[in-house]
Amino acid sequence: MGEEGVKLYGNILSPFVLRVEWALQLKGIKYEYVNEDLSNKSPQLLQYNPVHKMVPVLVHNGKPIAESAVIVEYIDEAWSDLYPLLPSNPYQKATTRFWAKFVEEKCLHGSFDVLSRVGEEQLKAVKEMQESLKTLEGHLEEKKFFGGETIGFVDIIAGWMPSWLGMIEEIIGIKIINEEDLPLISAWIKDLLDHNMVKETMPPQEKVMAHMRAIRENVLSAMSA
Ligand SMILES: N[C@@H](CCC(=O)N[C@@H](CS)C(=O)NCC(=O)O)C(=O)O
Repeated sequence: MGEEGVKLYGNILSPFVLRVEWALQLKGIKYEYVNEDLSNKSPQLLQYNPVHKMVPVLVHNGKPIAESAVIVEYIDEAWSDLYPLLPSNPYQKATTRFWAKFVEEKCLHGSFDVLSRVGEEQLKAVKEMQESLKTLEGHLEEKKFFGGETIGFVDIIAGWMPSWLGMIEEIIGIKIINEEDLPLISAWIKDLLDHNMVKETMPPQEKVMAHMRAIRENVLSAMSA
């Protein structure tokens, strides 16, 4: 399939948008990036994603696709001849989707709990997060990436972790990932952060950090209101 008319509506601070950028970059697909001001969304974004009104949205030959994991799967199928992101074997593909869903439901939501809670509740959320990471580590086995020797679908879905978790640790002042307890996840984080494509696409960390601090402050002030 051609690359004609590939447009990504995104925002530099969004870990969901980063997933789509990684999929496009790994496949070497050229695209136009449209940066959305999320406090003043463009009519195009509202038209392309009327249900959630969120980024990312990928527009391919005029047709919009929303939801980051759905978009990454679409990219993999539409450009199936380039750098495969999901395995072609049905069982392996189902297993890959299972772990991607685990990352979304347990690790991503768990990290939000860690960021937005305080005291005992926060310590409980940290413990649950560590347990989820330990379970995820079991799936990493001895591989470099979840995709094997190369970055695959689960790595893309979990791609927010290496830098976002480190920032959450700094904001709350609690270590979540200890190398002794999570040696494989720790090595995966290093390998991912060492990957050229990852380095080139990483958003400015100080801006992401300020954004995450603001999320925490908003949640905490809403709780105390
Ligand atoms: N489940 C969505 C989540 C996307 C999402 O949360 N996008 C945020 C930016 S990080 C957004 O557009 N927020 C705007 C809003 O909520 O109004 C996905 O995976 O694409």
